[in-house]
Amino acid sequence: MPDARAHLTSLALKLGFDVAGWADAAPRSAELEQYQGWLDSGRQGGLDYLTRQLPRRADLATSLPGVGSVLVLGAAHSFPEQPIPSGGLRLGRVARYAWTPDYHAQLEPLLERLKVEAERLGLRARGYVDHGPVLERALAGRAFPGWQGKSGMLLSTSLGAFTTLAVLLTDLPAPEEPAPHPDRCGRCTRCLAACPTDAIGPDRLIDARVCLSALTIEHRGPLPWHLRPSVGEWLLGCDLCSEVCPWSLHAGPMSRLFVPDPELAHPDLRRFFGVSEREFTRQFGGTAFARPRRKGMARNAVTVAGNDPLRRGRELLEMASRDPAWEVREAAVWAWGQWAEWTQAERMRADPVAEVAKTARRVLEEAGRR
Ligand code: B12
Repeated sequence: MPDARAHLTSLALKLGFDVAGWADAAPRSAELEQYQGWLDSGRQGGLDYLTRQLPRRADLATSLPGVGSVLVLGAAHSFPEQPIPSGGLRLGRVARYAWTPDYHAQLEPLLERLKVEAERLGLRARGYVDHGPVLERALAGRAFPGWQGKSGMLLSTSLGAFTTLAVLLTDLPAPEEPAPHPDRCGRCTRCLAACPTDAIGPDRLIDARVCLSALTIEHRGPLPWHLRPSVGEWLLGCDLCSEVCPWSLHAGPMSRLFVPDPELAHPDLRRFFGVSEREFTRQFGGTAFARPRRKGMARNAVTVAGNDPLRRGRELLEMASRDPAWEVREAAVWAWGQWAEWTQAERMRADPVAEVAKTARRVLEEAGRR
């Protein structure tokens, strides 16, 4: 049914997707083996649902009986830098996908529109964005003119790395897939060098136990101590491997579907404190901030403040020390400790003799008391 395919493709592009292509729904053993190997290596960390989803990802007919073809869609989320709103305490960085209201909520109605259109053509269809039991990148790699970058991201010469994916499973027969796109990473290793936790494996797969995106979005409870300095400025998600990619730089800022909001790109960190989880959900419910919830965002804000060499978040650390969530108070203890260490190091640099004398005096006093 080439006409149905062409019709749905052109509707998807009209709806605002930047790229659309068709992949065969039948699983590829190489992809599944790679996925299984990744799970076996433990790199999914606490993301247990990825193990549970394996049988469904391996057989898309479990999601749509009779599935043959998948319409794979991509929407650019690369934006120009956003102005920093005035007032408030605005530290840290938010990954670009979160500068706009939740992309799941924005893309789902478009997928529904495509599904209704497919049904009108006598087909069965089912859409997913991100959460579904689908290996989106593997399908995109076969449907689009793109390749799997060294960062693990699906890259394309026209869109770079900042592309959000979505899929529409259909019972159309399997399509003829385009010839595989050549790997255009060449000898470039910028993404590998940019990752502060070496989360990207030589097999181009991610170690979610240390990826800053997983830590700041998905990880519950306190962040591992040894990784906190590497969190650096990242308040939610991380774009380091994508933003250093020459193909992202080449593509430049573009997004047809998503509109960035400076209040999400540079939130006032004080808004994560002194409010109940319910009030936080009321304020941030339709955004990516809802995923880590209030206590996750507050924990991340404290970590960012703890990493700020200018020590601008004193007010924040004071609020955090009284926070009802223990992981936020614990993060505050770490952040105060971090600041104290820097203060000590600065004094040492400024007047080492006085600092050594002061330490010696303290040790002697301590010994005298025993
Ligand atoms: C779990 C998850 C995470 C976890 C785990 C790490 C990871 N990305 O795998 C965490 C939380 C760390 C994460 C982080 C991010 N994620 Co994420 N994530 C997912 C999710 C839900 C599942 C991914 C998964 O199954 N991982 C397991 C590994 C083994 O699978 P994979 O990386 O997809 O690898 C497959 C490919 O390598 C593929 N493959 C095999 N051969 C080939 C050939 C080609 C040419 C290609 C392209 C692929 C390919 O097969 C592998 C399976 O074996 C997907 C959505 C989905 N349903 O697929 C989004 C998804 C992969 N994430 C996405 C994004 C945007 C991000 C972040 C950039 C968010 C951010 N800014 O903070 C970071 C980027 C990290 C990175 N460099 O990959 C996008 C990626 C878009 C793109 N252009 O690649 C997706 C597709 C969501 C979406 N709908 O847009 N993510």
